[in-house]
This record gives sequence, structure tokens and C-alpha cells, in this order.
Amino acid sequence: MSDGESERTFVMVKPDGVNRGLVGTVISRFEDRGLKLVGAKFIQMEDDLAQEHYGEHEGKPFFDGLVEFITSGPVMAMVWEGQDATRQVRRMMGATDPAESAPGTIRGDLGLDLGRNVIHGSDHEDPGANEREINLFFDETELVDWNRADEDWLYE
Ligand code: IDP
Ligand code: MG
Repeated sequence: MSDGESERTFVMVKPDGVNRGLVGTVISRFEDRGLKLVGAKFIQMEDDLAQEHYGEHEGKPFFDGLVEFITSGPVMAMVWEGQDATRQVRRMMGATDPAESAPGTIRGDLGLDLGRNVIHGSDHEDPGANEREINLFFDETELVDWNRADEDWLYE
């Protein structure tokens, strides 16, 4: 793979996804696509971390509810790597509102309500969001450099 195109992105199964038993399903979708898991931690987010992670939405009417929800139960925080990973993950997630997400996307297949949309992924239209979010949740030592055994078959 040409290194320039490979990147890492931050993904999180939200408390609704965890409580609905969808962690494995979400991981499978990314694994099947050919993306590589390079970091994962199962945590319950503290209020401070939630406020910082969703800082761009501070002041919006849904902010307090969003922070309350994201800290209400465990999340599966992950880092996925691959060619164009940030944009491809967002395409696989679907639109923010599951009611408008295309069938075939994670939100379009697994959710119904805007406030319970199963998954977070770094915004590919916000340059640096992926790195910022990865660094917010993970130390460098918690990320693993490795080669998937099928990598030669995934990339030309
Ligand atoms: P994204 O998750 O697709 O990047 P954002 O606009 O960044 O969407 O919003 C972050 C999260 O805030 C959404 O995933 C959703 O859970 C929640 N959210 C966004 N807009 C609303 C709203 O209007 N009402 C309730 N929750 C919202
Ligand atoms: Mg966003």
C-alpha cells in the first residue's frame, strides 16, 4: 500500500450500540471491509472527556443531553487504519440521522433515532479531527503497528 493514502481514524460504538449488543457487528463491518484495528478500549467516559470530545457542539440545544447520553454507559473506543479510512468509515456509518441514513450503512441498518445513532466516527470534512480524537482517547503506546495477513490482497 502506498503510505501516503493510509491513515488512522477514531471510531466509537456509543452506549446504545453497546447495550444493544452491536459491538461485534460494528467491528465485523470494518474488518470485512479490510480496515485494520490498531487500538481499542472499552470504557465509560467521564464528563470532562465527553465535554471535550463534543466541544464543537457546546451551546447547541442537544449538547447537555448528548454528554449525558455518551457518559451513561460504556463505549467501545477504537482506532481503525487503512486507505482513506476516515472518509470510508463515515460513508459506512451513514448520515447523522438514522432516519435519513441509506440502508446498507451502519446507522441506516441499525438505528432509527437521531439521538441514538449507534456510532461515532471522526469527521472527514474537519481536517485533523481524526488525529485529535485519537490523541484524546489513546496514548501512542496503546496503538499497535502491525500488518494484516491479507494486506497484499486488499491493496494493489
Ligand atoms: P456525527 O455524529 O454524524 O458527526 P454531529 O453533527 O457531529 O454528527 O453530531 C454529534 C452527535 O450529536 C450525533 O451523532 C448525534 O448523536 C447528536 N446530535 C446531533 N444533532 C442532534 C440533534 O439535533 N438532536 C439530538 N442529537 C443530535
Ligand atoms: Mg461529528
